[in-house]
Amino acid sequence: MTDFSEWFHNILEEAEIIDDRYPVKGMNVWQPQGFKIRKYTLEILRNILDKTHEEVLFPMLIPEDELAKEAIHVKGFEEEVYWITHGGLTELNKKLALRPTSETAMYPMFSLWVRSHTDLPMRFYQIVNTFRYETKHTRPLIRVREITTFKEAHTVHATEEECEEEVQNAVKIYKQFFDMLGIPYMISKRPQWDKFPGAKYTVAFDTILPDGKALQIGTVHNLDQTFAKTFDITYETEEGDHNYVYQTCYGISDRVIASIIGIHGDEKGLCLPPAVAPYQVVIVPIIFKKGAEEVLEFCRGVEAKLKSAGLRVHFDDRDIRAGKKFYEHEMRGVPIRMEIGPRDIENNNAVVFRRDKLEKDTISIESDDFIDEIKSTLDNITHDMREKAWKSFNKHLRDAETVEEAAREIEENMGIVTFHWCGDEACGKELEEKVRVDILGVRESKSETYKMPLTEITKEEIDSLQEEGAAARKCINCGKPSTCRTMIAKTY
Ligand code: PR8
Repeated sequence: MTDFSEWFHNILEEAEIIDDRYPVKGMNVWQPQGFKIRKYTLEILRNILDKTHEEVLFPMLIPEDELAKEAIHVKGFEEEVYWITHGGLTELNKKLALRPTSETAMYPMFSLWVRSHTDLPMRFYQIVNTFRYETKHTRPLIRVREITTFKEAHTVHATEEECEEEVQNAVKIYKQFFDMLGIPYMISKRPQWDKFPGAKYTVAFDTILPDGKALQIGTVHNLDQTFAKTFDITYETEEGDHNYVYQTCYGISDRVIASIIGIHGDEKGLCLPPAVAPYQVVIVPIIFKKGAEEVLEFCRGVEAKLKSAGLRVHFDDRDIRAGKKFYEHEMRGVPIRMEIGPRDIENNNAVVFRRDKLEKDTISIESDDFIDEIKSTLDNITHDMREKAWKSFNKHLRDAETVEEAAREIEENMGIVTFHWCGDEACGKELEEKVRVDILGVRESKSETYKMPLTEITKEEIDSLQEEGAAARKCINCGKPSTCRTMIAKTY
């Protein structure tokens, strides 16, 4: 696809995912097709989370004084908060914020709920809409002012170690989730100046969309005891002491749906992973004047068998040209199309078309074994789509030895460029600035920024780098020894 932005916008409209004509900027309407993809995506996440977390639902409004309690947190969000000032004609004594996220809604309640060490750990999540008055260019699903698919998890722990473990646990959860959707990712620790307001540190998942721009698709924050101290969340230890708890929170948003659409789609439109496709199989009868009823009847039988095996199947018996149906279902990304005509019935066959590979095959439907064959084809599609997406992602990852090289790579090839950095904040900011302004000659625009999420080097990596020689371990900006490998990318 030549212009991803245009493609993305068009497909949202043509496949009836989102209608962005709603008259409030950054707030869009989920249409039935989009809503189903969203529903199945959330089902995957719920299935994973329900094993260890409990789902809750907090109010959408947060009193001004609660939101303001955690100073660093509120500072980070102050420019993005929508306020309710009136109830009818009456001005409210206390303004109410539309939640930009729910820490300050939940944690005063956690303070009431947490009593003893036996209550811990606590793990909750909710899937809600949150509101952020984004000043940057808004885009459906990617940067919205009403985030409608905000899954936020909040956990409470007795010790620092357990809290650290939970960060790793959350990373595992998101890996599993993104793997099931075939979304490739890079996991990194954000620099201190780019962490969640109030967090000790932030770990983020980034993917790359087909235009080479990075998109943050999930974040895990270690909140340490910051919020516990602000909201007085304490527990009684076995010895009878009162300690502050440790907390984490982690979230994903509509961007996951944007990634499913953007990463797997192609010139023909959507290409949906079977797990989230509204229809996993569509059956298209190939009808001629003679024997039409027999074909329809036969297809109904195939439909019933696949449905009873738990698959989401649609029998498209509309009285329109088969070619038109093919076009529509390809555009909507249905993973498998079965075509059945009189000759197929005669031979006990069906044509199976794979949306991901755009390839046709003939299968036997003589016995019910074909049901398993369709199921395993769906599994193969999931697998192959994931592989293809990772291949393309890896092509977008490159190393750089100098700042100029890093900037040039981004300018010419986009994607994520990795290199060594000393870890110093002033040096990091200077580097970002050099890439952004000095080299590319680009001033921060409303639609694009350059981010520098950091990836900490693991022990094994440091060992292998020592073999590479000293040059490989120097900060590409200041030349001091490098403790981190970092990355820079043009981001959404
Ligand atoms: C938290 N608190 O809030 P986070 N449009 C679409 N997606 C967005 C937008 C937007 N305007 N803004 C952020 N996201 C924590 C964790 C509870 C849960 C995405 O964290 O502020 C971000 O890319 O990092 C991120 O993946 C997710 O929402 C969580 O937001």
